[in-house]
Amino acid sequence: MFSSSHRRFNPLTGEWVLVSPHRAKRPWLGQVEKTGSNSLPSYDPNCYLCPGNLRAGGIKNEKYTGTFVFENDFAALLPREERKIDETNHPLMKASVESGICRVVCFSPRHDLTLPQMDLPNIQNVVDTWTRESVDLSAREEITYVQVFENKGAVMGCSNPHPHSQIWAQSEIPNEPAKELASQGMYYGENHRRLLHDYLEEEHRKKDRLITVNDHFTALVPFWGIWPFEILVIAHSNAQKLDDLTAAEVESLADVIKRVTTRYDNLFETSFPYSMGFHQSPADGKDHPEWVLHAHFYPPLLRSATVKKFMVGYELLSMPQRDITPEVAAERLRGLSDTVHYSMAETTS
Ligand code: H2U
Ligand code: ZN
Repeated sequence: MFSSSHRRFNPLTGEWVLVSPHRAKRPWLGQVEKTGSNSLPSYDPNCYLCPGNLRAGGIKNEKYTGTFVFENDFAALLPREERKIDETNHPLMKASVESGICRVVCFSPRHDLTLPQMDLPNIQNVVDTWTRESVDLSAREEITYVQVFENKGAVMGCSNPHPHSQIWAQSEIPNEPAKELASQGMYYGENHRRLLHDYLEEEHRKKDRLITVNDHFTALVPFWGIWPFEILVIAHSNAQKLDDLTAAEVESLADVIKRVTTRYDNLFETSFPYSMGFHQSPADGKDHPEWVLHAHFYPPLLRSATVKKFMVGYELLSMPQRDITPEVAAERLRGLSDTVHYSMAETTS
């Protein structure tokens, strides 16, 4: 059924993706990405995220030993007091004030340790930090959404290899969570069940897109994924946000993050670039029984450490398109170790 061109529906966003499985073998003479150095120092005196170093603007980082959080020196959103906007009163030129707070979260003092290379207690510490920050930001009256995300790798626009993530908290619900809110809300209203849990049940029955399953989370290549090796991590419980997770669930989440990122690095034996982030329920003070906490991993690499998928002409003008199917991608990811990182395999062999 899936050997010729077809479209698939993303029930979370209400959008379609074009799948062209027959096209995966086309020759590639286009852009080849640089892989970058795989050996980084554990401390870099020129890194603005390393402990004790100076950031732009002249602020000095603490000599931190765990995670480290600071307000983004070039924040995309400004606090309420500072917001100013020119009035427009034409219906085709709508604008509205958007205020917020942007923070940077360093995973550890180590300049060279990415998530798959960190041990579980330290990854749990990162999850706990994301949770603490989300709680703090959600409690502010002006905030209705907290977006936790990581840009990893120069190819994803990440400006610094020191492992870190960002949190943008803002006064309006941004586009992607807004689409998911509408879809999950409509499904819950009609079925009295959660969209993502019904989907998860079907994926557990079929098994062909599952990647890693532990006690509290499932990682899978979504049926409607756009990026070649896209992964969706879904909470099994009714957790709506990070703060709803029990200690055991946080442990499971750290485990699933380590396993997913280990498989990713093992795929092309490179530090695998991606943008990932959590979709928590809105911080609008309401209960969201329709919402299931989940994380998206959007990696750009397609066939090697140096060839990425471009979202260009047709994708920009018409709709997202992919060549290798989610089922083939899942099979490839499943065939890799999720416990032994390739760099360790090299040193022990
Ligand atoms: P990336 O995750 O895309 O690399 O972004 C890092 C963030 O760090 C970026 O948003 C901020 C940038 O504004 N930053 C600081 O806050 N202080 C600095 O000294 C440099 C970068
Ligand atoms: Zn550093």
